[in-house]
Amino acid sequence: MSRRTFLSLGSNLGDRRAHLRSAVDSLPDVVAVSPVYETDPVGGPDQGAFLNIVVQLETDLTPGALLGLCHRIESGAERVREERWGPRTLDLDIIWMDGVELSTDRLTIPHPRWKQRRFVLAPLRDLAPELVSERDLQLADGAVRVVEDL
Ligand code: A4P
Ligand code: MG
Repeated sequence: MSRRTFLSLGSNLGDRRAHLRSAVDSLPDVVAVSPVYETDPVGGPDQGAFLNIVVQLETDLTPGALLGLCHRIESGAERVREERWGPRTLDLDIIWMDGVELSTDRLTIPHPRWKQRRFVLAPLRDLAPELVSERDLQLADGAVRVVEDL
């Protein structure tokens, strides 16, 4: 049975747009891609602005298989990064899968911090407004601005 699934993708090193593009091209079962947002970093060390998007899949993959795939796509981008850049070319997180709630050492769905982050909520709201209220968006951290589509 396929499930509606949302992934959050972020990049703040190297050719940020190319990293997002190549990740989207590597994902199976993509049905929608949000606009691209440029976003102030939330947490972590002093670092450059991110580009963030949310991607919607309709997929038969299990949560564990999808996490494995996300890690493989991140590793691909990291190989490019290790030659030239610092540590964060690409981050893929599973934000939401319809009907799935789980928490293990490896994987928590919905993502444990999704409601705190405007860089997740703003593009998610573009694709699934029923999952994100205006109030959720206002309460979340970090400035975001739409740049353009991927
Ligand atoms: N993991 C557990 N649940 C999940 C899930 N739902 N999706 C585990 C993906 N992974 C999940 O993640 C560490 C481990 O979390 C994974 O091995 C997996 O088993 P990671 O991606 O390797 O490391 P990370 O991303 O540095 O850590 P963390 O804690 O996930 O950080 P976040 O929460 O992803 O935050 N600011 C802006 N503006 N834009 C950003 O994209 N990203 C972060 C990273 C911080 N600030 C940001 C952004
Ligand atoms: Mg992560």
